[in-house]
Amino acid sequence: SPLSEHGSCSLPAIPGDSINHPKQPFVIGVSGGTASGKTTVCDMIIQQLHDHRVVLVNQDSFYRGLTDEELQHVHEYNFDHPNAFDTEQLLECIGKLKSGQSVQVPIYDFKNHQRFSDRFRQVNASDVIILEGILVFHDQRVRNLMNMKIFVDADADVRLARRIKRDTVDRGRDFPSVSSIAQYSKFVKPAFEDFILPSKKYADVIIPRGGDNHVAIDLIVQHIHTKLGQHNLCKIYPNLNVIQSTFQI
Ligand code: UZR
Ligand code: MG
Repeated sequence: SPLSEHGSCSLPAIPGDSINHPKQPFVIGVSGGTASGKTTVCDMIIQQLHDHRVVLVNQDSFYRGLTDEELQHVHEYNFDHPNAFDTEQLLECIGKLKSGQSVQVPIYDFKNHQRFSDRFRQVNASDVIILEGILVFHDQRVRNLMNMKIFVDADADVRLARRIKRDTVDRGRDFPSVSSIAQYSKFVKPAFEDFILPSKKYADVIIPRGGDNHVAIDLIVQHIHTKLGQHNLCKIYPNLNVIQSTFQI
C-alpha cells in the first residue's frame, strides 16, 4: 500500500520500526540561477514545515577562500564555476547530516572572499535538510544524496535586476554596479548557460516565478509532509486510517 512504507495511523507501527531503522533525514536540493528566488523559496518551505526539525545548508558556505594571488585579480575570478566550491567538503557535510550526525559548516565572508578560520555554524541532526545553491545539481554524488530536487526559475532580466540591487545592498559590495554588470556578462551569465541551466534536467519540480509561486510551495510542502509520515496529519484528521484502508483494497 502507498502509505505502509511510513506506517499508518491505525497501527502504531512507527515506534518499534524507527528504533530498528532510524529514518534518514529527507534531503531537498534547491537550485536555480543567481537571484532566482532560491532563498525565498527555502524560507517559505521552512516556515510551512514548522512542525518538523528543518535545517538549511547553503552551498555558498562551501566557497573556497581566495588565495592572496587570486585576491589580487579578484575581477578575474570565476565565482560561478563549479571549481569555486569545495564540493568534497560539501559532500562530507551532507553525508554526515544524512546519517544523523551534527556538523560544523564553514562561514564565508562575501565581502573579503574568505572563510572565517575560527568561526563555524553548528548544524544539528534534523528531519529535513535543505541544500540550496546555484550548482547543487552539478555533481552527481551530491545529487544522489537528495530525495527531492527543486529548480527555481526566473527570467534572466529579473534576476540581473535583483542581483545588482542585492550585491550593493546586502552583500556589502562597495564597487559600483557597472562592475557588477561586467562580471555578470563575463562570468555569471556564461556559467548559468554552461552549468546551471543544463542541471535543470535533474530537477523533479521546476518552480516558475520563484517565491511568488505560493501554489507550488504549498504542493511541495504537502509532498514533504506525506514523505515524513502521517503522524501530524493523524492528529488533525483522526479518520485518516479510513483513507488508508481504501488504498489497501
Ligand atoms: P546566489 N559570489 C560573490 O558575489 N562573491 C563571492 O565572494 C562569492 C560568490 C556570487 C557568485 C554567484 N558570483 O553568482 C552568487 N559572482 O554569489 C551565488 N560573481 O549566490 O545563488 O545567492 O545568487
Ligand atoms: Mg541566495
